[in-house]
Amino acid sequence: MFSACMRDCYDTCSIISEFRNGKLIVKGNPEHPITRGFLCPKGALLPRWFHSKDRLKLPLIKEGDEFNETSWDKAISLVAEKLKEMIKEYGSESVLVYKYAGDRGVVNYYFPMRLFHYLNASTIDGGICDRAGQEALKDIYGTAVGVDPEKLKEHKLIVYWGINAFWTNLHGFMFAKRNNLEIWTVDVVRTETAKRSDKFFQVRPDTDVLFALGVAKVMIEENLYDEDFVRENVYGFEEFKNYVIKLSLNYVSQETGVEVEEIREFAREFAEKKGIIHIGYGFQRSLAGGEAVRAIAILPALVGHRFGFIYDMKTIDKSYAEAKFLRTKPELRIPQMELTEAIEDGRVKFLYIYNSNPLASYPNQNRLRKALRKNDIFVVTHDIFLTDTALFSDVVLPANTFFERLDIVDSYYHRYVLLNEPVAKGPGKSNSEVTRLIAKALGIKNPYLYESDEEVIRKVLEANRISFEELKKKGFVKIPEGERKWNTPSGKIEFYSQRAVKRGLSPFPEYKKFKGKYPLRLLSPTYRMTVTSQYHNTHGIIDSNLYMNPKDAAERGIKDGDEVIVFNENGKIKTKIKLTEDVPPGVVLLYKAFWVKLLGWNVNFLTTDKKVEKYGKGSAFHSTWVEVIRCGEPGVK
Ligand SMILES: Nc1nc2c(c(=O)[nH]1)N[C@H]1C(S)=C(S)[C@@H](COP(=O)(O)OP(=O)(O)OC[C@H]3O[C@@H](n4cnc5c(=O)[nH]c(N)nc54)[C@H](O)[C@@H]3O)O[C@H]1N2
Ligand SMILES: Nc1nc2c(c(=O)[nH]1)N[C@H]1C(S)=C(S)[C@@H](COP(=O)(O)OP(=O)(O)OC[C@H]3O[C@@H](n4cnc5c(=O)[nH]c(N)nc54)[C@H](O)[C@@H]3O)O[C@H]1N2
Ligand SMILES: [Mo]
Repeated sequence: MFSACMRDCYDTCSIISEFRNGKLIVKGNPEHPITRGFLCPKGALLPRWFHSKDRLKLPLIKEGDEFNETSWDKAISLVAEKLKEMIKEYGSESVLVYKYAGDRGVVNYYFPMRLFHYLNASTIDGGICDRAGQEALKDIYGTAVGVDPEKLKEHKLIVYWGINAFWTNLHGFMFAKRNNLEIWTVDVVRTETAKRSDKFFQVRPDTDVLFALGVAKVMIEENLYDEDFVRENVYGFEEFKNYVIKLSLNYVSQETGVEVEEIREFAREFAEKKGIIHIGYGFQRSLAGGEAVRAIAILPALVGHRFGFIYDMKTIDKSYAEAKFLRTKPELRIPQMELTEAIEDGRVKFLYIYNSNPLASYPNQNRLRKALRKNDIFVVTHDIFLTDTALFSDVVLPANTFFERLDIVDSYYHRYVLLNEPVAKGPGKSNSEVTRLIAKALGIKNPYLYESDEEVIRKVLEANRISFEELKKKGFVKIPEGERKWNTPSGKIEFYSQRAVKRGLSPFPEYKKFKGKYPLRLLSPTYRMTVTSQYHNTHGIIDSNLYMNPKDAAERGIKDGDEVIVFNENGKIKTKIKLTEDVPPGVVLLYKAFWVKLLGWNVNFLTTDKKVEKYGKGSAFHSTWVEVIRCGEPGVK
């Protein structure tokens, strides 16, 4: 059978799976041109996740402080009854559906939205992950969709900028290696990707914008850029030139920590090899993220690429699955990064959560948890496991896994649509099954709420002119790329961004310094064996150490393996220290969003819930500062 890994991950692997003697067996589909028949360490352990004893079997209802197992009928009736009650008393907008990419299957991700659109419920806008970068790329190119990564075959150089591709985009990284591309990394941390790269440029946090502008200056000053391309296709080049030419490379070097010669070398070789840049999602989650992406995005255009970056890939139109037309009132979209505010100010009375674990993944957990405890909100969570979010819910509904249903999925990295066939049976129900049950309990008659998964899939494929029969043959189909234009006000690549100016930003990317109340910058990037909070309970060892440079440790009398308290204005946690030169002085690192119920804490008890206001209210996890003290210091508990 063909399976498709539905995790929130660039690669979206095509998998061949089998159920034999009660055991699920998975291997990579060797035919897939990018994922090529090997699985990442997390993917190889999918059977462990599928067979996990932790999987929820029956719905749970909270009574007092306890959860009691109940029948599906009772749980669904209670959900329907509460929905009706809240809508009657507070209006349909007091119902908020909170979902993210825990499972990216087209049906599984969108079908529940049909119910909430039908009910005219409030929705969230998805700003937790990649928003600032999306906005920045739209400012320059009118789209965040870059080059088809399969075209890397035709290129010589890829720069991984603020992305730890060896962990988060392994198949993309291997694809570049196999096709003999030169690989460079720009990061604050000497990551596993940096260690496997031909060149590594180590920048200080938030200084990417300056680094990119410095590189642009050298390219322009030394006449290394593609003059013909720029003359024809770029809007505002002369003004941009005047802007960057004024920059002092010594200043750039002083701020970024990159030597002037290295900046020049970057510019010269990047221009000569006409580099493509994979702009990461990770690093743009900061107050400086939007401006940084805007500056970086200019570099591939300077060397003559029409869309010489990789960021997002919107392959197919999935709107049919969501059926927004079921609404009779305009959609009230609450910015995802204002969830806590929306709970605090009493707007939300009923919260329905699926495909997400915000009580692990959301920033500033103390504030979110306090808001949830204080306000009387009815919370329903649909998940495979009793997650931290489930523990905060009134009703918990068991979900099944993608091995148990039919679905299709596209990727935000490559241009393939994948088929996912049911191969095994386990406990729980899919997101669409649960939606149909709630709709029925509410007495809704609308046929869109009862369409089968297969019907939805067929219609979505039809709308995108993809043949289902073709998809069934190999398990994947490539989406052809049409003629592409820059969807900007001038119809050109806008170095002078009119869209940014409209939002009150400077026409050119600006460098700003950000400072917190505490001395150490806390980064919380991805961990190799988890996908955000997923697999913590199934995939074994979790690395919850705080990584610190020996210099910062010495100043604090901290040694390798010491227990420490990490704290700031949002909270405090206790963990162990790992000393490493991979993290520069002034920066500490703790991997993101593990299960609080297993550790007793996670990094999101420290992270900031500030937003990048002018860039779509995107999240700013990395704009967090902390202090660290050794346990056992006088007065420290
Ligand atoms: N194994 C694994 N894979 C995953 C995930 C996972 O949790 N685990 N999560 C998935 C999801 S949801 C996403 S969004 C993607 C994210 O994928 P990535 O973009 O690779 O994510 P991160 O590791 O969070 O961040 C990338 C890098 O940004 C660096 N960084 C932080 N601040 C700065 C800065 O100011 N400048 C520069 N240049 N670099 C900086 C960090 O050191 C880190 O190495 O991965 C997806 N894939
Ligand atoms: N500190 C810090 N925190 C971060 C980040 C960071 O860089 N630093 N990164 C942020 C980013 S990029 C993202 S994208 C968010 C992601 O944050 P979340 O959206 O919370 O993602 P996950 O932790 O993957 O949780 C997904 C949940 O969906 C469940 N699930 C899986 N399959 C199904 C299904 O078929 N049906 C249902 N109903 N549930 C299912 C899983 O069991 C899991 O509990 O986290 C953010 N949190
Ligand atoms: Mo993400």
